[in-house]
Amino acid sequence: MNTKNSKTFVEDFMSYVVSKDPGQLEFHQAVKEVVETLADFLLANPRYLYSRILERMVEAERIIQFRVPWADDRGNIHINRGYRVEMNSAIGPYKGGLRFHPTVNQSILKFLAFEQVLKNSLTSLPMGGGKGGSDFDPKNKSNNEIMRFCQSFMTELHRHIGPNTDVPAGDIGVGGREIGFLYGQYKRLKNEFTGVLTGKGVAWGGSLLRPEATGFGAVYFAQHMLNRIGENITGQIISVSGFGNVAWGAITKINELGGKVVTISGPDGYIYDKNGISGEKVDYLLELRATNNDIVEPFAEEFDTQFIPKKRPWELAVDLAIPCATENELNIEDAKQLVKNGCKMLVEASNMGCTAEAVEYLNANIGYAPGKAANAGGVAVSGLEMTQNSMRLAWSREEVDSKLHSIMRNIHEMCEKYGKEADGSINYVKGANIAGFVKVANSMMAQGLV
Ligand code: 2IT
Repeated sequence: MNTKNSKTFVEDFMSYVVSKDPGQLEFHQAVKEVVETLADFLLANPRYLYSRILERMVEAERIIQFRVPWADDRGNIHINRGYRVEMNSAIGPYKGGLRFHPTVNQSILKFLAFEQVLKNSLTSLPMGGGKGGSDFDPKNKSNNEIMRFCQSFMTELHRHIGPNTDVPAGDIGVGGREIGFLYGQYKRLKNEFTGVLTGKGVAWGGSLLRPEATGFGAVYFAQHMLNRIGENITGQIISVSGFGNVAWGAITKINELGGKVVTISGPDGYIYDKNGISGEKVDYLLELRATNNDIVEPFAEEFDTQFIPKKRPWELAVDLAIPCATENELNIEDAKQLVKNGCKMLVEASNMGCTAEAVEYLNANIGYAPGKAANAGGVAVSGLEMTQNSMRLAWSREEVDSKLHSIMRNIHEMCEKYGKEADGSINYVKGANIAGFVKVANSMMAQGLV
């Protein structure tokens, strides 16, 4: 096996993965990116090949799929599909978010769970990887409908999770409100008050700074990348996509550090605000999200700024781009346009925010950080929430922030260690993939044929 060159190795491995689940394009995309950057490393360390670690890692330890029946406010009955992909528990309980969005299917959740395994490994905290959710569409649903859906979802999920088994959290469509409804139902069914979910309210076991953590962490990571080239966030013009929790956290931290965010976006188009999105405009993002309409146009009316319908913010000239919305939200044309306009760095806060072609182009031309490294701050603070729950105490905001800081610094250092190229530049994709992989792979080998 180690006589093969890396290109053949990637082709053979991918045809194996594709033949097992032919339709799962997002999953193939996530695996391919990892295998491409791992190939040389694996060929140089054949013990991983003999142990078939990669073949094991692309096979979920367990996938649960279930029926979620619920009734809307008029009494009409709906049936959604619920899932939990328990991908890898080599270094800790399965950990990862729940996504409620009509696009949710096994391919999406397997790609997210696969990324989560490596991301969680990078945080240095004891968390395995998982992901779950439903094809339920929260858009325009009432509060009571959301609650009934969450209760029905947890009525099945509760038997598969637990504070030492699998600890879900939020993702797209699942925020503090949904975690509350899910937690309430879990507690009724189990009669246990435990840290079974993260992203809880601070009054009932949640960690300070969890809502901000993904965005803050991504900006801390960007800061480390900028420091390497003798720059920092201050004075940078930045385009952000999305307008949810991750975008909100990133924008808040960018403002604190003296950068200027000129865009947000939604499925309806993007906002361009040349004066910068700060102050009450940032608070307004929370209101906009709470309306459940999933549009950004009202922002333009509220603050008399520009709304560009049906377009994405990547056509503008900026110093830095931070995608904060969803997978494949930035393609090769977007990437070329950004670079042509002088963008010097792209930091993914969304999971697999760039298409494979865009990643290749960006990685070859400007500083590029993949989501599994740059957005790990969210799950890292989830890990800190689990620690606080286990100790039955709560840390201060400063304590959590300083731990988040050092985790992001450490991830950056690991990317430097494993991703340094001959010319001295850092290949963050390679660095994150190898660093994340080694810890999980070694743990699996130590635990026998698991
Ligand atoms: O993609 C992610 O890392 C998350 N949605 C957060 C997962 C978590 O368990 O906090």
